[in-house]
Amino acid sequence: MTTDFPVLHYVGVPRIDLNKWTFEVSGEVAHHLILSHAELMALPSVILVSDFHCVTGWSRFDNRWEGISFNEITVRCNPLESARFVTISCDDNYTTSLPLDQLLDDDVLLAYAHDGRPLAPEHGGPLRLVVPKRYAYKSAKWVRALKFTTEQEIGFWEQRGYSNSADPWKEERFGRP
Ligand SMILES: Nc1nc2c(c(=O)[nH]1)N[C@H]1C(S)=C(S)[C@@H](COP(=O)(O)O)O[C@H]1N2
Ligand SMILES: [Mo]
Repeated sequence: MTTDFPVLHYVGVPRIDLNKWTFEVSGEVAHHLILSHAELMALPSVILVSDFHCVTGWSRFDNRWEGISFNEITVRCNPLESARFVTISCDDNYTTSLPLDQLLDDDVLLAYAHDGRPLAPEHGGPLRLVVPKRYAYKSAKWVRALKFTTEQEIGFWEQRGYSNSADPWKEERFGRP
């Protein structure tokens, strides 16, 4: 376990101008959304405490995440029957994807604060996904867009050999060809 919070990403921390920043929801949805930072911050918020497990072996326990429940987004975009997966795209061109039913779990959120402070840029500020029941490569930092899809698009690390299902309790670290 670890009490400090390791920083892990494959390129540098992107420089983000909040005045130009938007959050977009597209694909298999009834309502395509484009929200400014202010509009996103005005949505109802939740605080959820969860553990964080990196596939390389470290975990950080009892993170107090504050942000927008994933459910809150689906209430607004209204996914179509055909929506089964969601691709998450980030400012560093990182992507990952998850089945929609896993994102609807009540511990999943788009977080903008961690342990009582605004989420630091190196940890994904202004907005990151948090999926406690999956390895942390599913918890995308610097999230800019969600795309609801019928077929699953394979993400950055998943294309490079990490498990697509990413369940830490089953120790699903690596994908099978
Ligand atoms: N956009 C983006 N999100 C990302 C990554 C990345 O490289 N880019 N790395 C992932 C990996 S492998 C881990 S372990 C966690 C690390 O989060 P942290 O740096 O806040 O500890 O972020 C995940 N989210
Ligand atoms: Mo990771």
